Amino acid sequence: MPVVRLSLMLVAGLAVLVPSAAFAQKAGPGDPLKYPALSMKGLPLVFSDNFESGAAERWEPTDATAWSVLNQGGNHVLNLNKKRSDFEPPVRSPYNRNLVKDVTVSDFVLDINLQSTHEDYGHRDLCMFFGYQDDAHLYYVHLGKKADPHANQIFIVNDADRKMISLESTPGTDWDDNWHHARIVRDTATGSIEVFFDNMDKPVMKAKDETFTWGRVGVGSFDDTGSFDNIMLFGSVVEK
Ligand SMILES: [Ca+2]
Repeated sequence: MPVVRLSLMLVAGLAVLVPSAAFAQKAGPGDPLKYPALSMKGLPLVFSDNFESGAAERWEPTDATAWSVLNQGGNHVLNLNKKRSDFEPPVRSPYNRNLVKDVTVSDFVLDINLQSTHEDYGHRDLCMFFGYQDDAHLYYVHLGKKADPHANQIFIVNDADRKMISLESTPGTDWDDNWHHARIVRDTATGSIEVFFDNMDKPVMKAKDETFTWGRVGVGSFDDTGSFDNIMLFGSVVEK
């Protein structure tokens, strides 16, 4: 009987962790959401979206007209179509933001496929948001073509213009027109923030900061266009 009970608990647990809508639609070859890992680094899957529903109902953009779900050769993706959306940040920080609704996490792993669709230039960028408490209190990763103190770094926005907190980064994120794979790993106990890009074995950026130990996550850019897909959030959910 204990085995049966355990199985039932497991099934019930999976039903909660894996909303059926996220996986009900057809997944493309190699789509990690077709057979998703149910945990990563000991954290359960708490949100995922591959946009095969054709809509982004579980997302909250700061400007809805800047975002849509596109059919890209049979695969649906979340697309940011404005270089600068109709959102004025309260302090100097990214203009384009789209947050996952109703999920707040402390420790997490955020796994994303992303594609820059902007012509090449030094600050060609896409961003990932986390620890997002409100529009003026958040962290973000800026994946920029060429690194400088305002590009290709990890930043904190704490009721003031964004401030670089990365301790390590690379000379730049070598954007082309292809899809790439990015991941953020956050450990609030140590303050560790690690960012991975394509190579999931070695981080491209590192930071250590304990200012915000919880928040929402999201995607966007400082001021460029791009697409996002296969978003998976593993984490410790915090009730807020
Ligand atoms: Ca998709």
